[in-house]
Amino acid sequence: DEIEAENTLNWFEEKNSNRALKYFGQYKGKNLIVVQLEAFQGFVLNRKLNGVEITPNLNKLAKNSLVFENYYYQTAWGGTSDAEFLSNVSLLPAREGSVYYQYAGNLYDSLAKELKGQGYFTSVMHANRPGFWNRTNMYKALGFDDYESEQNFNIDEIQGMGLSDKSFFIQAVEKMKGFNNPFYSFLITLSSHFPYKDYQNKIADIMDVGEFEGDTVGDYLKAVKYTDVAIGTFIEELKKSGLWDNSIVVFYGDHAAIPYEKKNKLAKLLYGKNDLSTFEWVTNQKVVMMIHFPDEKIKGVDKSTAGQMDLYPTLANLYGLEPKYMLGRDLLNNNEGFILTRDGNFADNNYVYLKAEDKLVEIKSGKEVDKSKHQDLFERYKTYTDKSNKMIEYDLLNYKTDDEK
Ligand code: GP9
Repeated sequence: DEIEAENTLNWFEEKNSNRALKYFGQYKGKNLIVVQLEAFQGFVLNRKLNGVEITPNLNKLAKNSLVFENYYYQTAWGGTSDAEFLSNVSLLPAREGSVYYQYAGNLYDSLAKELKGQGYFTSVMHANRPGFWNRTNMYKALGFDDYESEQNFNIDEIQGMGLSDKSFFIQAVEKMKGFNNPFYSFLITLSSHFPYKDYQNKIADIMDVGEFEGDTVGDYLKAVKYTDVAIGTFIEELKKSGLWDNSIVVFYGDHAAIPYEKKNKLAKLLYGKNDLSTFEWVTNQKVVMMIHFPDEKIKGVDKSTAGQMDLYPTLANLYGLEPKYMLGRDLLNNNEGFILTRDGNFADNNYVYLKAEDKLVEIKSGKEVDKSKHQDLFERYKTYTDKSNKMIEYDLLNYKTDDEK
């Protein structure tokens, strides 16, 4: 009803009103390039296997970037599309199905729309069929001026599910060179998609995965290594074009890579043992995340608990935007980490709730704590879920706009 709608809108407005001013608008006018990496789980960064780095290019970039070590993915049934949504809108994915299919008709506040308000040209690129995840409709709803699907790329090299990341990145930079500045360019990679099979046998020897050869984990590491090489090319091309020095560049992973059934092999890779506890499993559901600033003035490692809903608020502040309906936090102005997922887990900087075991665990020690002493966390989880659901399911921004007419 009307009161519920007002309450929800007010809750968001209140939440997003107390903006601290650190870095506010500091990068206004700079281009923004956001790269969403298919299945880039956090543990690949700075990891070596048999002495060989899996992601040397990202590792090198990380040294001069702001890196979030505890950045959780919050995706649900909408997989890749949920990550796009969380990062560009800062609301949770749908409780069933996918926002991209079910709520493409909603009115959204989004990063692209807000930047457009500042005169940015906004573009999204992903070299797959435009119908996949209902992207054609949803990218319009998110306010992108331009959508470059596989139909706009020369499919000259295949790796994994479609156009190779290497060719994708090279062609993407060519396209960006022609864009009016400033621009926001959102790129979604494809090559490192499950099941990480190398049908063309091009990356079979890209690295020696030893005991993981022939297993999903081994195939995955090779796929990641391949994409990391492509990222190296991408960065070089951006530097050559002059765009690198004039853009904030973000790299983050979209969702899980290793399915639960393969957790024994993952345990081997991560801890050299044969199984993972629920606590270890849940606290590894993180993705790579780093922001590179053109002046390299902001860098280092942030260990607070963060997640994909936090990207939009963070970028909004840097670009001097003041959106009011975001669920996440500005990572540079608020260090009270809090994330939640659709499977019922949540975490702040100190505790993680494991839904499967109905246990609240202290992250530092891995020990269970008394839930009754932390009811505020459970309340927060309930409130966040409820407010996000209402925004989407009742299309509240549309309601608000109608109301104002
Ligand atoms: C498809 C790609 C994969 O275009 O984005 O989506 P996913 O299956 O990972 O959700």
